[in-house]
Amino acid sequence: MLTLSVFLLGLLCLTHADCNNPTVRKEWRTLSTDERVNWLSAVKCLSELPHDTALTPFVNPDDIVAVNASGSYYDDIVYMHMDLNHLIHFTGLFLPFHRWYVQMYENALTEKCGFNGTSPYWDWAADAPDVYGSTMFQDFDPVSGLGGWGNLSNDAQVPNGAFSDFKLSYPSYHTLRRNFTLQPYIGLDPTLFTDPYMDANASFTQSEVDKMVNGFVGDYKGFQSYLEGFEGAHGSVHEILGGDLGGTCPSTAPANCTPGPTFSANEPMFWMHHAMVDKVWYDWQNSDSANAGIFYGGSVQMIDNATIYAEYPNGGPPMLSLDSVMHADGMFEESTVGDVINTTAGILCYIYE
Ligand SMILES: [Cu+2]
Repeated sequence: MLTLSVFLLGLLCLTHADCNNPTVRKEWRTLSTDERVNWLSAVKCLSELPHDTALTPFVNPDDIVAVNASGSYYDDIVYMHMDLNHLIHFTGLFLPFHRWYVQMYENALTEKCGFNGTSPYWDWAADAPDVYGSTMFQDFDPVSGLGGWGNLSNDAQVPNGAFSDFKLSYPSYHTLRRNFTLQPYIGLDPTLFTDPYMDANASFTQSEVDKMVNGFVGDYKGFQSYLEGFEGAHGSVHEILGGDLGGTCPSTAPANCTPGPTFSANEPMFWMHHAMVDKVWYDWQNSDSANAGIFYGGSVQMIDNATIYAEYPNGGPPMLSLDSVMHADGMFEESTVGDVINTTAGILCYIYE
């Protein structure tokens, strides 16, 4: 009997690895030069690896281009986000999917490209007062720097730093672009973007982050929709960097190119932005026991008009649960929401500094 219990306990430990020594995710600017080079060179390495034929689009929405077999492995990871767009934004999967996606990306950097660190994050709240002048975009070193803003007379291509020649395949072959855009909401549907002339940085200040982390106690839907909402912090960071992170179409794109969140993972800042979004969720989860482990959301986007959006900001029925499976498009092993609801349990083992 004793031997059987010991055996079963051993089996349990094998299948559910304990997270005794979580890795620590740090802000980009606290990394050493070697750590920055390690991350940057691994990201570039993924963009030099060939297309993975395992990529199997599940949704195939009609507003994206077909898979380009001459693209890179990095492009494949971007393609997943294009394919799954409508399942993972403005639905309950927004936070768990992007948490999982950043981890799968880190795993790919590690397993395929010799990365030996953890996913860095960009504390955009610290830069909200002056994003254009942020030190993030003032390091033009070709090996250790993120590079600066794009050249506006050359399709906003980033001319310097480690990504000055970062080639991307979606929606069409182009080089990484950044186009600082302080007021990205002008001219959009005013019933959804109710303050079209706002400065995007107003929604991701430290006081906004504090409001999110300390508010919405026990209210997953309220927390997610404030963070992900049309003029909220998540979208505003995407839009203020413009170019690829803003999901604008490059000059090489076909005339029917649809701008939007689909190919925003083209910009390597995507991963540091989403690690920060994840940190805000993590900080909220840890700010009150009523937030830890809770989840609520629907599986269907409800963003056609302001009335329906007000009722279902994070998705309509059928509702999701901790057992809901997130699609991986053949690229990675599939996980459930419950697998990633806690960063030090399930398939995850990290904390934020
Ligand atoms: Cu996304």
